[in-house]
Amino acid sequence: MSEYTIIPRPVSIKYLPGSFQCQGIPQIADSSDASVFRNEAAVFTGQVIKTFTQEAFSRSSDCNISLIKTEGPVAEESYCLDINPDGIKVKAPSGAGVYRGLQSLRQLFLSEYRDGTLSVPCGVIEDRPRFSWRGFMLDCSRHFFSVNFIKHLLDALSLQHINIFHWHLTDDQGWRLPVKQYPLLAEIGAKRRDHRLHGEFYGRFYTEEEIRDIVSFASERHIEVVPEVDLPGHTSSVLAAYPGLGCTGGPYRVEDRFGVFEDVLCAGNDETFTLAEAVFDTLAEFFPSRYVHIGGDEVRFNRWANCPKCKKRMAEEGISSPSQLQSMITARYAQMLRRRGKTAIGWDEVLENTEKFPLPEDVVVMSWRGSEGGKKASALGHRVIMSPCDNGCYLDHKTFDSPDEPGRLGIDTVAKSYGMEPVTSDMDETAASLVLGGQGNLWSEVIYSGKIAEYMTFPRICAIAETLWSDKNAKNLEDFAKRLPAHQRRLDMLGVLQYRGPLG
Ligand code: TNX
Repeated sequence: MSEYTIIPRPVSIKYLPGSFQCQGIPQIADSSDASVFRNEAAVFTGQVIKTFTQEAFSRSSDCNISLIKTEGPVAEESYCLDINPDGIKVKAPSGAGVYRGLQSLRQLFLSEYRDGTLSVPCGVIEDRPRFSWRGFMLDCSRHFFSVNFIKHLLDALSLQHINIFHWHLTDDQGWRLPVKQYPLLAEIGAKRRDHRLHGEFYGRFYTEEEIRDIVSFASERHIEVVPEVDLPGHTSSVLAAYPGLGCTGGPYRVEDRFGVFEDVLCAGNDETFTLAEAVFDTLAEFFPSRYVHIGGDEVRFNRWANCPKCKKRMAEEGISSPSQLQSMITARYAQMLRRRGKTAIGWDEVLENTEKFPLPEDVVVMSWRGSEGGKKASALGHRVIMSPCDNGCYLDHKTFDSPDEPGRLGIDTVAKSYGMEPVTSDMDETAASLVLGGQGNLWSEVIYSGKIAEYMTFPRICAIAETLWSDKNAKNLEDFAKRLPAHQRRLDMLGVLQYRGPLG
């Protein structure tokens, strides 16, 4: 009998004799009151049809999947998958749980279909996530990715129970968010003259309609879209559109080089905050997420040190070092978001220079320069998300040490990504309880197309997803490696280009 090779590994699997057989696509019946799982049933049917239509797989009426709502004190995303010869039951307390269960089932379907027959070994799977934040970040500034591509990626990510899409929408190289009150952000800030394209313009912004489309596509798959606007650094695109927001007045341009730039938003100019209000209004209008990521990484302070407006602000606020202006900005942004019912997330730099303006308690810290920021933040009582660049979470690094591999800045093998552990051994219980989870980040400086993005993402995100979902004591690289080939064949069927070299 073949075993289930699900990734991430479910918490418990009990095999039973026999198999569920179906000639064609099973009918899915929402057995909950008032059909609360209508959406999950429709999405799953669409996913199955999309994959199997080329294979002349027809709909069958004599085999059934039923979706059943359970009551009781269990994790929202938990599910039970009960596969027996008469049918399949997916039991869960919520749509999210049903969706996760259906994705495990989708994996079995993708593997167990042969010659027009679906034949899944019987068994019972009980499953629930270890962490609530299982994220993937895509940088859509350095390179622009189409709505179609993002949907394709999100659908594939949800197969491994990824539930957060951190959408990096702005950076020096392009501002991708239309803001009504500041039309030049999109008109000027979204395009750069790119020397790699012989000086041609590169880039565009997402329209309001496209943003809504992504958010709703993700939400049907129980993925929360967390938008990031990177402020006050990484803002060449903003300055090119509104030069008055810089300390020197320019000239500025949307950058086509990569790196960290001296010019940042002027901390002494009130308009910097007016702009943030407008940006946050826009985000609140389009993104139902509880969170807004405000960036805060790699801010240079030289311009502030030499700017009359910033010096005046420093005097007013009673601070002696320009670096303290960053924590002033963070605290203000966090407050603006709180007024809109949102919680701010910042890169781990927001922990620094907080002597005068402490980091507001509700701000969530995303640890990227290793795990140190996450440790420090959780010790201070902040919630944290782990995406350490030195521990397999930076998907822009090469997957294998070869000049022929895409990627840059380092090498992070699949094995290394698998080894990432969000709760470090020196965290006490309180600190550990503040770790929401972790994520893989795909920075796109050298990710020229969606296909390269897929290749960089898979299968490392599968390794990260297993750490974030499965029980810690079940974590086992050898066992993961055994399941991976079958899983990669499933992703092939979804049309995902993947790295296939050595894992370690
Ligand atoms: C650092 S991670 C950055 C990004 C770069 C990345 C390249 C972070 C918060 N900032 O701007 O793209 O390194 O790996």
